[in-house]
Amino acid sequence: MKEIKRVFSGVQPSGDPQLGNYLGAFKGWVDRQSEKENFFCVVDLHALTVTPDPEQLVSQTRDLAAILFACGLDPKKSTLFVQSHVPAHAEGCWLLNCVTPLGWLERMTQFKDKSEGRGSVSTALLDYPVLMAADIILYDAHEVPVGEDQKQHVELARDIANRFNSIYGETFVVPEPVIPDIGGRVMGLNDPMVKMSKSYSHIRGHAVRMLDDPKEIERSFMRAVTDSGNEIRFSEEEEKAGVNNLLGIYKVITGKNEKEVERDFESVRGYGDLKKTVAEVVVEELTPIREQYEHLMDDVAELDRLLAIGAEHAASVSMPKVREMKEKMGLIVP
Ligand code: AQP
Repeated sequence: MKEIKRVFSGVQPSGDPQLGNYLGAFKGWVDRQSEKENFFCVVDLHALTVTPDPEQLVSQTRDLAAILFACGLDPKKSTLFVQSHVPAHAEGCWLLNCVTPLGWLERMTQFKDKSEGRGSVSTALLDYPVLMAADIILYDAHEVPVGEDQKQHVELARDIANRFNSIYGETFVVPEPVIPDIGGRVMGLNDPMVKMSKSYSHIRGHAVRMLDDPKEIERSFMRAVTDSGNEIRFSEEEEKAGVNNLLGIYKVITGKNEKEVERDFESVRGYGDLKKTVAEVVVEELTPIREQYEHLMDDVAELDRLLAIGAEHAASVSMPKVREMKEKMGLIVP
């Protein structure tokens, strides 16, 4: 019998989910959920690493869960849960901390980026990738679908799994990152050299937020930075990064190949029409998600009930794994 692959991925409730989260992660999770056994997690403990406002964290956690269901995650096919509802994650992280060299964490580019310019950062920000490794390997996940920006962290999770296995014997499946060919890196509309990010979504013109109304989405695209030319084509040149980003967004949403996309814009003169067309396909894609989100938020008790079912199933897989780790590491397990 063919082994069913297990998938794990997570997202932080650290701000308003943006188009990059959707195209680089959520869309693929939903499109492929029938093929594998899936665990998806709202990683609220990760969001704590930058000390968010407590009330805001509560609402962002529920919002994000509702958005994920609204995108089409089906509780019959995918387990969606909140990380802090399953204690195995924090406990597993501590156990993995004990086998992870500090130098591995200091090399992580996201830590360098996020700590830059801050007077003081939490220990948790440095330790973030170990918690992420626990998230993944406690489920023996084979695949971790993520955007390009998270590849280094998944590679670290592989290193940590290998290290634990070599010290204490075969315990974890070593996971693989799965990065979408395109959509893996959606760039900021105000600066196409910087990836679109939730934490910059308050900067005017940077991100398209998934819950923005159609007018706002159109305004964001019309302000998008392009170049002084008028050629609408895919390109790796730095100067064309803005146009390339717009075409990439259009390509993932329409499911067309590069030639077909360029053909769609053959007779278009000027970037204004390009921006307008890209805005239209994005509005068409996000509107049903926003409407479904609003519907789900009308019944928060039902949303919490679905998340409790998800947490129960997740715990039934990850708690025995933590127990196995403890036994192998020499802890007395009552
Ligand atoms: N711009 C992006 N393009 C493609 N994929 C992206 N992802 C994030 N931004 C882009 C993917 O979204 C998933 C969830 O991300 P996350 O919330 O766990 O953390 P992140 O990668 O740090 O995302 P953000 O939006 O940039 O959040 P903040 O600002 O809080 O750090 C991941 O699979 C990620 O690759």
